[in-house]
Amino acid sequence: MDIAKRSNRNPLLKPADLKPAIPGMEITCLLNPGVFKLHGKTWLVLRVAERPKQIEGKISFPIYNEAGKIEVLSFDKDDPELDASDPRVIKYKGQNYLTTLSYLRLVYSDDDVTFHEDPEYPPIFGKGFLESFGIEDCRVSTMEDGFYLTFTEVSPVAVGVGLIITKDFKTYERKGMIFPPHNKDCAIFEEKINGMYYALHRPSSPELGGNYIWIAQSPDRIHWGNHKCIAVTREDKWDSARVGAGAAPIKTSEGWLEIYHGADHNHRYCLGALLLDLNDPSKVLARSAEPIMEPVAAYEKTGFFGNVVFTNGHYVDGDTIKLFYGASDEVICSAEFSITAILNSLK
Ligand code: MAN
Repeated sequence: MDIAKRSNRNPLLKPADLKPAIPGMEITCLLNPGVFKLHGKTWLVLRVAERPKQIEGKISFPIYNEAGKIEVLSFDKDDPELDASDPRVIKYKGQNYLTTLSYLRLVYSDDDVTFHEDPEYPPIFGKGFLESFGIEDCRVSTMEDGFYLTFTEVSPVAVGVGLIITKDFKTYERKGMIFPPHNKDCAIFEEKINGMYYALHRPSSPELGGNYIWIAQSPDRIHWGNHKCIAVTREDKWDSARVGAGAAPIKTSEGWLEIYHGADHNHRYCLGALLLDLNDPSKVLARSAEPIMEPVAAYEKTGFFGNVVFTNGHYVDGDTIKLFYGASDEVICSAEFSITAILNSLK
């Protein structure tokens, strides 16, 4: 059952609301924001996807080349070596590319409806070979000693999880790849449990296994071990093809509450919940049988990649989860959930 209370101002942000950051490009999509609070305001770390204005008969997209400069690659749409059946990824001569280049961009709001940019907080662009196809879907874990940003690093050799630490979103400490390929959807718990840090992550195992949610432990948030699989896909259900964590789990009296995404074989993305043991979060106490949110609004059903609600950011205010999400891989929206209502739905 869909128990999300969508903002009646949705979509809050669409591509035309911002100016492209890369010269000569246009913004194709705004996606999946990380969320944090700073100076009493709500901040979103948007994933912005850009590409050149498309010319009839061609597919063109930017990458960072070896010199770290933007370079545009272009293929003929009718080239028999080209597979462009997915609007997000193309295959050419055995090599996969993304059709857009993503980077992270900060916006803030006083009312959670109208968002502004501040030139003192410039975008975070991909850097180095492992981010040469961009960086995506940033989770922000707000911790005692700073903000821990985990995001997808995409390159010709891998999709993996990168880490950046910051105290002020003005200077950044880049820590490199903390979960090697293929891995994404990493959310670090915002406090230690019995002296250890924990993170959810989503490796993909192509033969045995699948796209499942795992948990790992770390003494320092850089080195991760003791990996365990905690949630697999469920055939015949809404999360039959892939599952992945959203933002950092929320501590409740009944356990760690994690809002995750699940997709079926038609790439329809919904949200559900997992309840993890407070003392040992590798123990799953409950899991949504049905989604708590589904793509039902018009802006969730059609867009760059339709039938998608995807989240990796929220903040908590009492019993309310103020959730921000990407709809149809194109626009930014918000919805509220009652924590009690989600916990009740798990019983
Ligand atoms: C998938 C989707 C895309 C993303 C790529 C690379 O195809 O999640 O949005 O760009 O993976 O991470």
